Amino acid sequence: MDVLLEKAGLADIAAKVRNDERLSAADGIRLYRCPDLLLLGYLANIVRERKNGDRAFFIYNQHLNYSNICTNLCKFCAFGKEKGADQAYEMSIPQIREKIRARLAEPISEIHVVGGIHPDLPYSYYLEMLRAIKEERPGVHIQAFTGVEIAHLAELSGQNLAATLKELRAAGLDSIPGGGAEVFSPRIRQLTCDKKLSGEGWLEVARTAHGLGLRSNATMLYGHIETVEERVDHLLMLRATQDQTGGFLTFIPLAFHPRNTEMSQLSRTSGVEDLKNIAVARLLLDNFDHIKAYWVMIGPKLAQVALSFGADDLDGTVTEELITRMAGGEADQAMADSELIRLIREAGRIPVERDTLYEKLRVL
Ligand code: V47
Repeated sequence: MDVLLEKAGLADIAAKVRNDERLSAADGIRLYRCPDLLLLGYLANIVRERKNGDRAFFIYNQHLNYSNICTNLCKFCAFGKEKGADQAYEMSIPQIREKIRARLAEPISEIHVVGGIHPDLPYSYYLEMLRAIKEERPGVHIQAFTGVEIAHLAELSGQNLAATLKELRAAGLDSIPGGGAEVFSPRIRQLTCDKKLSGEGWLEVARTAHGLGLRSNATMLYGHIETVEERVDHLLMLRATQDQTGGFLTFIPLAFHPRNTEMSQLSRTSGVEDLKNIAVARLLLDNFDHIKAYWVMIGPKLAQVALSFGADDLDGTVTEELITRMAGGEADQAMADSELIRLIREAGRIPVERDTLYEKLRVL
């Protein structure tokens, strides 16, 4: 292995990885440019096993996309629709209750709630939604509203971020999902999502939430027009924020799906790109405990392989996720926990059912 690392010009990075030393931006760029995927996987696996041993996590969860009506209309998104458009929808509170009730027989521990930036749903709707979910399924963990939605809710509430988050928490919010981060680069945001909250704004929501003891996730949408340098900057901004707060639970690289978007001329990401993004994230984000291979976006087969390339989590049973599906995602909409367990076992890892905060519920 050392000969191969030497030949690929990665001996110095390998030494840092083995000594648990922090990698630099230049190291990150070299890793992204390295054509030898197996070497990247070997290095990422060292960190993965140091942090999580042979464990691979999954969660029994339900996704709820309450509305796709959105004023941001990002170029990479096929989910968001203008109000009044053909496929636009919004769920009433009774409809949301029904969605939760329909699956009460299943041992769901997390409800993952994400929607568009709606032009006129009132602040009270969001509070009521949280309360209704908790009423229907007491004790469930609600992971709801991306940083972009939280900033919007703060505007609606007329309060600052901290006061809004406290109110949302009192209504049932338990943690915040990682969406809306996209790529922090102002160039990319200008070209792909110019109406969206800035990268700094997204990080501010995360910092404020963490300051209140609310945990959150982080993502990066890769495989469109971003450069390798912009990816590395994004990862290092997350790492710097995590140094300050320690509040991020996990990082999820999101593979761009072009179909039905304004960027549909671009190709889908390749398997090599998907694994590379997982491996480089595992290597650069030394202060993140977990890296998630989200099977809905990269497919169950590659997510399974990713468990040897730095990932330690497959996300969950999911059901009815529309953001990937509307952009051409072909993975099934749900996966049985038995199937997640089989995928993990066949990858040579120990399946662990977790809750949102990575507490172990079942070691299998
Ligand atoms: O913010 C939008 C992305 C995100 C596309 O926190 C797209 O555990 C690919 O963040 N192709 C929402 N991606 C989903 C998300 C997420 C998913 C699963 C788990 C967690 C978590 C978070 O999806 C958006 C955006 O970055 N997205 N359109 C697309 N065409």
